[in-house]
Amino acid sequence: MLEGCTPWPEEVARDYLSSGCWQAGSLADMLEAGARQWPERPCLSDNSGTLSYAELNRLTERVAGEFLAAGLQPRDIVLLQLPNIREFVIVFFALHRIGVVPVMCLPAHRHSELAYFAQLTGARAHIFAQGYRGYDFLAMAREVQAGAPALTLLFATGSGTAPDVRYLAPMMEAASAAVDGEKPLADPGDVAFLLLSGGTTGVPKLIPRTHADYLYNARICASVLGWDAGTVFLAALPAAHNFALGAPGIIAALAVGAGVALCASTDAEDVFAAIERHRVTVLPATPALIIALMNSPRREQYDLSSLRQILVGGQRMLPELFDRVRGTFAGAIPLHAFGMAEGLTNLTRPDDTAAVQRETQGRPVSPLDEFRIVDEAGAAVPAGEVGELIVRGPYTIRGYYRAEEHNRNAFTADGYFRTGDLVRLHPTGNLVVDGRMKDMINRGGEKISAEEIENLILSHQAVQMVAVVAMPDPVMGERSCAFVIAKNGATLTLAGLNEFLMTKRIAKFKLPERLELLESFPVTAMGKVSKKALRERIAGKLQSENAA
Ligand code: J2J
Repeated sequence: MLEGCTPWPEEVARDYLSSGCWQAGSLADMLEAGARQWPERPCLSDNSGTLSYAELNRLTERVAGEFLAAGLQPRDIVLLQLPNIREFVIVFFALHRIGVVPVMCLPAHRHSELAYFAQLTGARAHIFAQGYRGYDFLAMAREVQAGAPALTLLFATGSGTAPDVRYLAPMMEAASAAVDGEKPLADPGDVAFLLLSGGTTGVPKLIPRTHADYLYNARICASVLGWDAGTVFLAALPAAHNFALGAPGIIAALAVGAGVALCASTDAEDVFAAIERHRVTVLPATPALIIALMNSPRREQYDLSSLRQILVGGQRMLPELFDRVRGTFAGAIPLHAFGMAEGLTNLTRPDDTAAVQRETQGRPVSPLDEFRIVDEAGAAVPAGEVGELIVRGPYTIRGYYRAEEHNRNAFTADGYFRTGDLVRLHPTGNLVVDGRMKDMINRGGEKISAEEIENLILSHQAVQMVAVVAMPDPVMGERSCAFVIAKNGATLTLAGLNEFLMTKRIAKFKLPERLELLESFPVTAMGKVSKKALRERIAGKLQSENAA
C-alpha cells in the first residue's frame, strides 16, 4: 500500500477477497471492461456532447500515455482540481491507468489548501481548469508550485502557449503510444486516490481509498439502487466529492454501463437544462440544492419527467422536505444517502416502505459493514437510544493518510472508524441521524472545520478568543457564526474579519457569515468553552430577529 496509509489486517483482507467483494482490477480496468462490453453505449455527456464507452476509454489511454511521456510515474501523487467537465473523468481514469494517485481537490480550494496538500503528499503535478469561473488558476498554480519543490508539472484544460504548462486539449488529440504494452495497475489493495475529509481538525485530513474498496462501494450502491444501462446519472454536485464520485456516483453508474451527465454548475436552470437534455433518471443532491431547485420559478419550463430517483445526502433531509420533494417531482422517489468520504454508505432502498423512506437515513449498503452505536465509554447503547456511530468494513478506511497521531483517536483499537455522528436505530434496523459530536459546520453539505477557521481568526490582531459554531439556516441547514472576544479596546466587523481571512487565501465557503462580539464565553462544568451554549444563543437570537 502507498506509504502513510493503514492497510486492513491481513486476515480481514483475505476474507474480503475470498468473499468476492474485493476483486482484482483497477478503476481503469473497469472502464476498459465497459468499453469492451458495450463500446457504443453513451457513457459521458456534458455541454459539448456525448462520448461512448469506447471513446472515453480511448481518450483516457491517450492522456495516460501523455502523462507518462511528461514524466509521471506509478505511485506519484498529483493535485486534481477540475470542475464537472469531461476532462475530470478522462484525467481521473488516465491517472488510474498508470497508477498515479490524485488528491481530489475542489475547484473552490485556494493557495492555502493546495499548498498544504502539496507539502503533505509531495505532489508532482497540479491539474486545473484554466479560467474556470473567471479565476486565474494558472497564477495560483504557479505560486503553489514555487513553495513545493516536487511539484514540477502543471496541466491545464484547453490549449495555450505557456512554456511551463502542458495542455489537455492537444493531449487528448495526440495518438500517443506511450502506454501501449504498459499493463494497467491491478493490485486491488493499492490506493487509487485521496479524498478530502469533512474535517474537524486544524488541517484537512486525506482519505486513501483503494481500487478494490471503492469499486466494491460503488458497485454495491448501484446494485442496491437497481441501476442499469437505462440509468442516466447527473453529477451537478462537485465530482471530487465522494457522493457524486462514487457513493453512489459516477463510478457506480459506469460500473453498470449506465450514462453519466456532468453539469458544471448548481444553478437551478443549468441543472434543469441538463436533466431535460440528457433525460436524467438519477439526481444526487444536498438538501440545499433540492430546496433551490424546488424554489426556482423556472422549473415548470423544463421537462423533468425522466427523473426516477432523487438521492438526498450530505445533510439530513427532514421528513417535511421529503414530502415536498415527493410532491414536486412526480415519478421520482426521494431517497436518503447518508455517507462519508471515509467509507460507509447508508441508503434508503427503492422498495422500502414510504414511512422508512421518509423517516430514516437508510442502512449500510453492504452486509459486510459492521456498525455499532456506542456511548462515550465505547459501550453499546440500548437499542433505539442515541449514540455515536462507529463502523468498519470492506470499504471503510482504517486510517487517514500520514496522520498516525490523529488516527489513534479517530479509530478504535479494533479498527472501527468513529464517525462523530449521533444516530439511533429505527425499529426496522435503519439508522436515524440525530446530531453529531464533531466540531464542524455543515454548510449545505460542504463541511467546514471549526478549528481550522478558529486558528486563522486567532491570528487577527483584534482577536483575543474565538469560537466558530453552526447557526441554523432554512436553506443551507447551517451557516457558520464566529463568536469573538476582542482584545481590550479593539473592534471588529464581519466585513473586516472576512477581508482578513481572504488574505489567508482559503476556499470562500469557509468564511463565517456572522460575527458576534462577546465580553466572555459561556463555559462547561469542565471549564471549556461551551459551544452548545453558543449554538443555542445564536439560534435563539436568530429566532427573535426573524419574529421581529
Ligand atoms: C445527515 N448527515 C449526513 C445525511 C452526510 C453520500 C452522501 C453524503 C456524503 C457526505 C457521502 C448525511 N444525513 N443524509 O460521502 O457517499 C454528514 C455526516 C457525515 C458527513 C460526511 C456520500 N450525509 N452527512 O456528505 O464526507 O455528518 O460525505 O459523517 O462530505 O456528512 O461528509 P462527507
